[in-house]
Amino acid sequence: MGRSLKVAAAQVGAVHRTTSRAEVLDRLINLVTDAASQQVKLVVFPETTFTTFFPRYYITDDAELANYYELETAETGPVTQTVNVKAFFEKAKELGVDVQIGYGEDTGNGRYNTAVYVSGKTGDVLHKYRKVHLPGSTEPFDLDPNTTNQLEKRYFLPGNFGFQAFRATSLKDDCGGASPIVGQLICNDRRWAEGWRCYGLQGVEILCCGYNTTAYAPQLWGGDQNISREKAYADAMFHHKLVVQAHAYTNSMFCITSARAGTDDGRHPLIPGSMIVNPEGYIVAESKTENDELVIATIDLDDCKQGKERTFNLGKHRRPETYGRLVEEGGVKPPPER
Ligand code: CDT
Repeated sequence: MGRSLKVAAAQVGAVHRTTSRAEVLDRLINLVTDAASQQVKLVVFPETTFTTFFPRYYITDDAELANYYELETAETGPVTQTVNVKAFFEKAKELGVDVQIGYGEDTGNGRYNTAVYVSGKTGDVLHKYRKVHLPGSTEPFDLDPNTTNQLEKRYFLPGNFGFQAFRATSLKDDCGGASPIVGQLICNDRRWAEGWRCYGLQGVEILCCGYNTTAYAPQLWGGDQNISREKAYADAMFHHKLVVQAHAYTNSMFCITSARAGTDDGRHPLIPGSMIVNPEGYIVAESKTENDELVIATIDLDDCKQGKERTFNLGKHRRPETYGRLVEEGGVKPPPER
C-alpha cells in the first residue's frame, strides 16, 4: 500500500436562496474539521458550494446575482484570500487538508463556474478548472419563479482552461514519493466522455467532481411530463452513477464525486449520490443521507496500474487516426439517405 491515501467527498445538504454565507461557511468548516479528525488528506466539495445553485433562478436583480460569485481580481487576490470565504481556506490550511471546492468566479472581465484545488500544506491554489460543458439555456424557458430553470449559459462563460491535469505535490510524501496526478470536472462535464479521455491521456489517478443535479424537473428535461418524483429521482441517480462508474473504469482512475444535495427552498430537489469509485468502476463508498455528510475511503493509487497497463493501455490500443470526427465535428451529421 505504498501509495495509499485517505480521501473524502464532502456532501453538502440543502442551501436555500436565503441561507446566509456565514451559515454555509460554518457547515463547510465543520465538514473539513471532521475529515481532518479522521486523518483524511483530500476533501472534495460540490459545485458552487458557497451558495445555493443559483442558475436555477431567473435573476433580474444585478446586485443579487453579483453576490453569488467570488470576485477574484488583481486587487482581491486568489479566492483563498477573498473576504467572503477565506475563513474556510484558512481552516483547511490549519488542518493540513487538501481541498477541491467549486464556486462562481467573477474575474471582473468574465464569470465562470470554477473549482480550485488548494494545498493543505501551503494554502496555495495548485490548480484551477473552469467548467466546459454548461447545460441549459441562455433564456429562461419559464418565468414562473417556482420553476427550476437551468441558466448556466446565461450566468457563465464556457471554461477556457481545457482539461489540464496536475500533480498534487502536497500529497507527494503521503503517496510514496510520487505525487498523485489529478484531474477536475464540474457536474455536467461528467456526462461527456471527451473530458475524461483528455485526463486519461495524462495518466490521471484521481478525478475530482462536484455537482448539483436536479432530482425532479420534467419541464426542463422534456420527455414524460407525468413522470413520478420517485422515477425521476431513480433515473437521475442511475445516470449519475452510470457515467461516473463507466468513465472511471475506461480511464483507469479513481473518482471522488460530491453532491450539493437536499431540497433547496422546499421545492428544488437535488440528488445525493456522493461517492468514491475505483478504477474498476466499483463504488467503494457512498453517501447514505441527503444532508451534510462525509464519504470516506482509503484508496491505493497503484490500483490504477492494472487498467492503465493492460485493458486500457491507451498508447498501445487507441487508434487516434480514426477519431478525426471527434475534433472536427461539434454536432451530429447523419450519413446521407441513398
Ligand atoms: N449543474 C449541472 O451541470 N447540472 C446538470 C443538469 C443537467 S439537466 C440533466 C447535470 O448534468 O447534472
